[in-house]
Amino acid sequence: MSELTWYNLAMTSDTTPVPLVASASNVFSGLSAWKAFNGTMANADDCWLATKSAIPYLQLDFGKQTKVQAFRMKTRLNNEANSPNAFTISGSNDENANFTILHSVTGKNDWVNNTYFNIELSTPVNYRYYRMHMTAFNGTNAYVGIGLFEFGCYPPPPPVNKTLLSKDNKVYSTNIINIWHDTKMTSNTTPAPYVASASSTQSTTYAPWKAFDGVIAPLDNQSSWSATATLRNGWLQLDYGRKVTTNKVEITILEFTTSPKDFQILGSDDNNKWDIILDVKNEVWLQTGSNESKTYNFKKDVSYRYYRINIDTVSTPNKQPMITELKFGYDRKELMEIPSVTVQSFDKYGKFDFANLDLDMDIFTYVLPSTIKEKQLTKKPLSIGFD
Ligand SMILES: [Ca+2]
Repeated sequence: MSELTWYNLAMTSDTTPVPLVASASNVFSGLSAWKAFNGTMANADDCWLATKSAIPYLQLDFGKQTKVQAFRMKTRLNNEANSPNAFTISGSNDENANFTILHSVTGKNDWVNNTYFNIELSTPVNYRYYRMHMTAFNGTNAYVGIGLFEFGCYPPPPPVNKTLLSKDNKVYSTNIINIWHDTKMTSNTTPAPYVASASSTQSTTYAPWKAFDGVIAPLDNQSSWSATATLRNGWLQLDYGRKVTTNKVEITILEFTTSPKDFQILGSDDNNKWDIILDVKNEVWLQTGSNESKTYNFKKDVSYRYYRINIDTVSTPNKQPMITELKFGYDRKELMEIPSVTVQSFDKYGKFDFANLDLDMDIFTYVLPSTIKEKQLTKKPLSIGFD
């Protein structure tokens, strides 16, 4: 049996993070509902607190149906006088209606400070809204408080059915990767460790990081790097802060006039000695519209810390270079021949689902027999499940 896993809610307001929503029947002086779902009890006021007279409840909306089999809670830190004596936990899929009582507690007068009270259901339930409704209280204090209210479930066991591919008495698997190294920058040095820079910059509006912010915006919306307006060439570069393996680049231009016509893509490990990865002459961009993108595949995989586009000329002679977005990526479409069909080869190279089988594979590899051992199967099936 797997371990109970507790949802890490880490709320920072009644509606953060989305889609969670914390709410309550009533709240005393800013000690809001979310403070019972934030995962901390830093002090006595890190809790939800409410007047007892209102028959209070505390509620979490997960934003979608969520499997739960266990609950645990702590009362207000150092204030057992604020604890409930009787309460129910209920679930619903309709806000403020049709709550089903999942568990009832009565005569609970033995709360231990800063210690969880645990409740486990015999079977999991699946509701969007969970509510703790208090009906009787310990002590004579006017308020009831909950420091933490948490939800747990048992994770599903991992799936065990895997598939390999078979053709002409040979067995295969695939390794398909298609990623872009997105940077989503918000300044020339944010987020660390990325650093964007350029040979020149027209103004801070057209700073180098605007080409690495993931935003593609048309003319005048200012999400592009621009060299100084009087210049006709220049370079733009990104320091990833570590080596990044790439074999493709996507260039998004602002519009035709400032688009790169003759340019190179360069890579460096020391920001000093540069290797030419790609050399493009007389590129032709659309003369109308904004934000055309082109993807260029490199001849081979490369790995550098610094990448640069060096623009020698732009598409019209009286303009400076501009780039709206520059991003590097990595593609791999590998077909692997598996030398033997064993439990281990299914476990290591089998997949739950083979997607993209219509792709043209551009790498073929042969898995060495020494990497797969034990438990040879007597038949060579196309697909097999095992435990
Ligand atoms: Ca941009």
